[in-house]
Amino acid sequence: MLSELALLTTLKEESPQSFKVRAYDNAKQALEGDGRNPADLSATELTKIKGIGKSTAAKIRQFIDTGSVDKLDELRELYPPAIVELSRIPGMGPKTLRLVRDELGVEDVEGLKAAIAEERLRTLPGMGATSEQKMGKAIERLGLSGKDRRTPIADALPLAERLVADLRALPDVVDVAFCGSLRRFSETIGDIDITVAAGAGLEANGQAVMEAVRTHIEADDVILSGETKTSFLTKAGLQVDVRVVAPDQFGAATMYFTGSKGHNIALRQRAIDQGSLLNEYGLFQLDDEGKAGELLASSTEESIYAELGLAFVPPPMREAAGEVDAAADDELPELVQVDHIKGDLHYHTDRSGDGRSSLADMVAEAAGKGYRYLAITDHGEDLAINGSSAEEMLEHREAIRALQPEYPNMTLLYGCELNISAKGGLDYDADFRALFDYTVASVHSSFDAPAKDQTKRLVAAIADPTVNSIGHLTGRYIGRRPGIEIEVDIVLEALHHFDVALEVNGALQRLDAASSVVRRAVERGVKLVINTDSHHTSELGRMEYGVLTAQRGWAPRDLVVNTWDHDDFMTWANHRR
Ligand code: DGT
Ligand code: CA
Ligand code: CA
Ligand code: ZN
Repeated sequence: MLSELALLTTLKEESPQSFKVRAYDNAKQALEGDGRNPADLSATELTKIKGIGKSTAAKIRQFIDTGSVDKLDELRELYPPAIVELSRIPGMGPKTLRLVRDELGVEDVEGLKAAIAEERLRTLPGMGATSEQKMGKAIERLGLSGKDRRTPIADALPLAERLVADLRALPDVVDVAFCGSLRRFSETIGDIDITVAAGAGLEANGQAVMEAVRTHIEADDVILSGETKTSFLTKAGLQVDVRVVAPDQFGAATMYFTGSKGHNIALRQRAIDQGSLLNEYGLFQLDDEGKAGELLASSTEESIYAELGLAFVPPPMREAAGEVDAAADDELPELVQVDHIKGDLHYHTDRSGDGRSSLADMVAEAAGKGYRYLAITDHGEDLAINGSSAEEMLEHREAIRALQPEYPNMTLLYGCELNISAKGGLDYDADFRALFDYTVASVHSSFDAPAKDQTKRLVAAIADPTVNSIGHLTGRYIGRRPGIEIEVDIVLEALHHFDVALEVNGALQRLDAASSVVRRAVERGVKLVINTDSHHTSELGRMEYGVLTAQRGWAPRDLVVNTWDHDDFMTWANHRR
């Protein structure tokens, strides 16, 4: 709610620095920092939190009490979802957005594409042929268009999780799962699919659950409503398909609606080859007339895979990319799992300008996860505003060393997130960098250079002996910023050659390196590291998202360096130093 207020107010005030926008941003950070559940706090108590003003406190209370905020509704009228989508295109600042609406009558991405095709965008003040072409390219790369409009997973997952929790709480509901591309952990989502297993009460009347869903989500319209399936459109324009099934068909239904379509087709073909039939109700023996006969399995996915003679295929791998053959030959990789992770190796404190929890709190939180090692990697000096000078870093090292005795079971590494400059240079000098116990090097600037230059830049950083890993490979924000273009195979070859690990960053907006790149890295034997890039104690749970992304890339446990035992990991981390 507060992020949306901040975003829409930025559009209205035409400045992210406006007083109101900062008030919302500060309130959001203050609430996170406070840690208490805002629903338990009165408006007066909210106002007492440093960083929350009276008018923002009133809005938070109104949102908790009524589920909506007048100011937000008003802004949503002015900036409907299609306009917000336009505002996400790189180069489309609030001022340009106002101009394209007022001067060109553009109200959505399709309209903007038409204006670009007709070379009308370049006629606006401050625009030209180059910026027009650049924006056209950005739209193409973001895939923000027409019927293949997709929602970034960072927007869809929280909504789906809320919905699943709400549905679970209903009487007669036995089980609930989200399925589809979201369960497979695709980075963008066409629509949300939810399967509900309901007891006799609801099974008799699927309508009841549908009514309940409708009152529980921010639904605008019911597009389609049947006995057992209802489709909603949320206010943000995202479709949600909810299906109700009997509990003994829950496995077959979740399997079918998880897909992918290609995976389902391969499974069905396998069933046919075995003289059986697989559909959303179960796996059946085919009778003499070719019809569904005796039920072989339906209540769990595990039982259906087993009955088909297949090893269980984890949802992130169900993309028709060789997994059914591998499952038949019992050759699925031993995939990395969340509980294999023994340390986080990209981790900030409030030493970084954008870090929001103290060193002591961040370390305590990691210890709570049972980690054996932890690299504190605050930003290097070259990052504007957020970076630390050499002197500040040395003080930080003392603070880290001073904390170590309190954590006999977890090795604290004095680390750094180094910035890779446009030419491939790194922060500080080589001697100073050699003092770090561990580093992650990342791109935070010059996103527009051609692929050749970006590749050279990354290879230069990888070749540097003070670099242990490359963070968020392309710097993308899914659906919002495309990230740098690179020659992937050359970069992977360099990582392999210099034995530098490729990060899978678990921040939902990033999920970078992408699973397709992870798969290629795995094939080459490039080492991986899965990190949260936490800037606050509330962000450690992102490890799961990194792991799911790695699983989509078929990453086996033993290639992921932060699953290794303490001594093996430390030997590797030190081998270039
Ligand atoms: P999305 O929504 O575009 O991100 O991708 P999905 O995979 O969630 O696709 P969706 O929502 O159209 O359908 C959900 C699942 O239902 C899909 O993954 C597999 C299954 N499914 C849908 N249509 C078909 C079909 O025509 N044949 C088969 N075998 N399965 C289907
Ligand atoms: Ca879907
Ligand atoms: Ca669907
Ligand atoms: Zn970072």
